[in-house]
Amino acid sequence: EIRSLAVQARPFDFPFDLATTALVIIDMQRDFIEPGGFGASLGNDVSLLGAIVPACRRTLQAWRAAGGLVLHTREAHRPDLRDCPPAKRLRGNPQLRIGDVGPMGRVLVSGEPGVEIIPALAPLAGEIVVDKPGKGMFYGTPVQLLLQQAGIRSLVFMGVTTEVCVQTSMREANDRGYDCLVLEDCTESYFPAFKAQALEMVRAQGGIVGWTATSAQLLAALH
Ligand code: C5J
Repeated sequence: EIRSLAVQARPFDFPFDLATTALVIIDMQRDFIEPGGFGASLGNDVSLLGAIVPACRRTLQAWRAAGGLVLHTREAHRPDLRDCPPAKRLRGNPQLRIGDVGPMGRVLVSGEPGVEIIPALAPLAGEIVVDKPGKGMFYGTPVQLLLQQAGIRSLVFMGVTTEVCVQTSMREANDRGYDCLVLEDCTESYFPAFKAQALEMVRAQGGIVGWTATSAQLLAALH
């Protein structure tokens, strides 16, 4: 069903058709949101990120009820770590490196408990789940093919963290011709100032990377 909708957004309205728009949920996995995972191993206070879960869940449920396509991503590597460049694994001085065994299994390794999407946002059968080795969702993944096959032209983003995997994925998508909207209350950073600045960067210069809106503004457009 083609329905021309518009979200009241910044820097101006975001037009979309439900049939050609996917809800993209970036890396809402235990490794970033719960203690004992990758986020915590880098020294971050992970409690900040849990605050967006209720808004993400409401939005996901409304999107599902409207019949929209859902794509979940997870930052995750092969168990043999052949898709994890040493530059990523060895940088800095974390308590646990990618591939090390932590409280939630091997850090950022596909199939381990830490890589599971948090229960509140667990994928339903038929929703797309993609493990990505990088920060951006197109790099080293079949995401472009999957979106093309589904006829998708616009993307609505939620997830973590705003200035790392969300913004990288949005920039990759924007360069590939997708119209991108990020939901302000459904994304979070370990650094609130970075979130605010990343959202400003997206919508500056006439929406140079895309649009921003609240989840309430999206839900209003869906009704
Ligand atoms: C990070 C992500 N922050 N999902 N990953 O390393 O944003």
